Amino acid sequence: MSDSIDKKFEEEWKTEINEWIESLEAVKESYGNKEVKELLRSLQNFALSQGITLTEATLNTPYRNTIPLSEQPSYPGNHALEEKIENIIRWNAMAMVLQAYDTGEGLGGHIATYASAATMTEVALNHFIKSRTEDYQGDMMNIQAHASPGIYSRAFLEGRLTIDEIGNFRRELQDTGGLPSYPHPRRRPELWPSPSASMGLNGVNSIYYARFAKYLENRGLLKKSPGKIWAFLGDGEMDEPETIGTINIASREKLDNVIFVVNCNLQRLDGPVRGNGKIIQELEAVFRGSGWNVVKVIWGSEWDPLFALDTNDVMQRRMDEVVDGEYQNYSVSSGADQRAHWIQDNNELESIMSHLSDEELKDIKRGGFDRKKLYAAFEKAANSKGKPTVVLIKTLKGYGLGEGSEGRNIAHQKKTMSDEERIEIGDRLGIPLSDEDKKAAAFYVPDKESEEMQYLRSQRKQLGGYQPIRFDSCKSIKAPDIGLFEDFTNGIDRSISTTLVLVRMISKMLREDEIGQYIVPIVPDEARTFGMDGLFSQAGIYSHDGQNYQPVDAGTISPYKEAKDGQILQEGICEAGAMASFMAAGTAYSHYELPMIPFYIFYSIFGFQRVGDMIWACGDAMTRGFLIGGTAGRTTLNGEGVQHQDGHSHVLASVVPNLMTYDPAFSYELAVIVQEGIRRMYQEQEDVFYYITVYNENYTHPPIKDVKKENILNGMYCFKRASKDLAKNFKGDPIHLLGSGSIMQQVIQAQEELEKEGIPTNIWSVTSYNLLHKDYRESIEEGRESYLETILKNEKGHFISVSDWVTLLPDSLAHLFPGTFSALGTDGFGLSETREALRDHFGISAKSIVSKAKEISG
Ligand SMILES: Cc1ncc(C[n+]2csc(CCOP(=O)(O)OP(=O)(O)O)c2C)c(N)n1
Ligand SMILES: [Mg+2]
Repeated sequence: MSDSIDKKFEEEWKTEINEWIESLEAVKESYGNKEVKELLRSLQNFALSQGITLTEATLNTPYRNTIPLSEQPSYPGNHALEEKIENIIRWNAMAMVLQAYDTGEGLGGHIATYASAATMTEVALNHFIKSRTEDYQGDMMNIQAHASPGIYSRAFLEGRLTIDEIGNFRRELQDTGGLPSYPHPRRRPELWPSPSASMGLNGVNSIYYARFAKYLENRGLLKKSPGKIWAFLGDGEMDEPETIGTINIASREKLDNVIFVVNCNLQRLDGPVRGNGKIIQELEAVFRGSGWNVVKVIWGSEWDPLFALDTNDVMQRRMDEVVDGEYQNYSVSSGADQRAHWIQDNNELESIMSHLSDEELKDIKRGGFDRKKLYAAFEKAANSKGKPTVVLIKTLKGYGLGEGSEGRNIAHQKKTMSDEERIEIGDRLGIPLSDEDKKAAAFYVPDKESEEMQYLRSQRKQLGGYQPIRFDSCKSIKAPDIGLFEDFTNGIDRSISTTLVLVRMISKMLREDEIGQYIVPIVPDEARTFGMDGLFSQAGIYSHDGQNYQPVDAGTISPYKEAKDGQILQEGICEAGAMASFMAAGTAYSHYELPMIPFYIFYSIFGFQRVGDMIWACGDAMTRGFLIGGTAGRTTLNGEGVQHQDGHSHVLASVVPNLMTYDPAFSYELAVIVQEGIRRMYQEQEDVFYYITVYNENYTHPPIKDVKKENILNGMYCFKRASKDLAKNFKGDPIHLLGSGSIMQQVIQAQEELEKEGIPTNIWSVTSYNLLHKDYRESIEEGRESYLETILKNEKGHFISVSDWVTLLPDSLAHLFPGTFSALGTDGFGLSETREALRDHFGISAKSIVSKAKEISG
């Protein structure tokens, strides 16, 4: 537009703007910031009433630091020593990857990510991120996974890792110890609080850790001040929907205890994050629109004098219009070329930039390498009240690694360097090693008592200890006696589903003295589907605001009761969030020293295949608790069709090594499994978690009688023997029907039919094909008989497995059965029909079982 208006108008217009700014300044002087905001809001409202919308303008601020020089606090650290420490950490981090590369084994590793993140990490660790003390629960530091060499390198200086360990980066099986590639709590339980190598999970998990801390606080369970969650994220990573899709939760829940630090090096793995745009501005708008505090750190201090000269905003305008692809280009061009492209024949800008030589221009820093700017931003973030904060930091990928790497599209994958590059970088970082050592990427080990090492230790001491760190000091609790569940072990004459049995068990546990407070029911908008609405009034739905309205069903027996100390986590339709809550609750034993027992109840099909990666991460994080797959079974969930009917989640669950998976048929089986789960996870503190499927079909439940608990837990036991008379007189081999879950009802009916027809038929209840298989694999390694072989030793005949699951599950064990083996299951997609029609269709109805048995036994 400015092209089309003449010079005179331009002058007048500038004067007009300046007059408005002066007036605003006067309001600020006479009244204050609040009044300036009010005035602007009134002006905006007026503009809106005239049909002039200002949305873009209000979400984005100019492309410069949020904190002006005038509000920048003085730096409390020692620049010289911090730089020295940072340089040593940078060198050793790079050396770890180079040494791994030099083995010639193609082990990989990343140098460029940490090179861009080193300064922000050091400022955060020297001044902000606190560890656990007597009255402080401790912050949680969740890093960008690919920056792990930097964290290891620091932990080495801190004396937390040995030189052999950092020398064996990515070689965990070495005799002298080695380190995993990324933050894996399972592999380094004393160091990593949470796994973050799968992009996107760090964001959502950090938000829900923070929310869970508030939940514990509001329920009065936390004794200490809870601490903050610091999540370091990549700018490319911000494209993950799990991250962006859950940031609104953080502002809605007023999570001032979560801080996102986004390393905006403008690149991801292949190339620029937003070549044609500006990732920082895009994220600013997204986060501000979601109600976060946004703090941008874009320019280093060397720019401050230039800003002071930029009274007409010419430089600012240029900063605003240049896109990231061009900024990336500047990082690989000479000072002269940068200048020419930057000023673009604009005399005023040329004059401002003339204060820097080409050399200075080339070296001028981005905000992410300026401690003072970073300190100011983190201070603001750490003191936020009532809102989450995101700090968007402009950096340079591969910073300090020389021309071959800095800002290059190949930077992410760079794993080695020439001898010259190694020497050059070592010299630049002031590493006092010989050239030979630099070429070999030897580690530099400073004297323990050197000034910098003393400084490093004393800064951490002031902050309570080292970080990142993971704890494991939770008290053990006694599991409830199985007697608590006698209503379920004694049999139930009324026709009810296993889902309802489970809900009643939860309700009972909630009322228990010690254990009750630790139960955390989690539901993603499915409580009514599972008949859990009765728990609303008993336990309350957690809401940090309490309930500021009268629920529409206030007078009923199960009103929608929200409460500040509510115990149920109602997640809305957000499986990713619900899983993150499960992880937060299931790892509370580590972060909050509280043995929280999550029961996350979901549509079983929206578990493993929807959020399988998060369940895998739960395994890594050594999460405890119960995943409950409701509405299970391809045919038991009738009518719902392809995307709802789950006949395969047990197969997906089978691959998680420490997951105990069960598919109980009766209330007593469920009771035994849940009781044992609590005993193993919370009394014995074992590193396992549970997946249990429950169904919505109603039937009666027999009493446990003489069934041995351990057989239920091992995965299979004989539920009913064939009638002796029949067996004695029958010429051929008997039939053995293997049933599980709801389909056990079809098996029971089929057995009656078959016996009526004179065929002796045994029934076995299989509570877990997966655990039987696991035991079989272990038995081979241990050179013993498997449990399945033991219980089948004296059997013979025709074994027919029938389940609401795909046949892959029983087929994995087919070779262990002493006789013929066939499996009836629900392979294929679900479809909309009645239960009866579905069971006929898939061939798992009582009728289908009878005809299969007759066909086999001839
Ligand atoms: C879910 C997932 N997808 C892909 C990857 C592979 N990956 C690892 S790092 C990376 C690029 C990261 O870019 P960015 O987030 O910008 O971090 P930077 O290294 O630039 O700091 C990719 C694609 C992964 N680890 N996880
Ligand atoms: Mg990046």
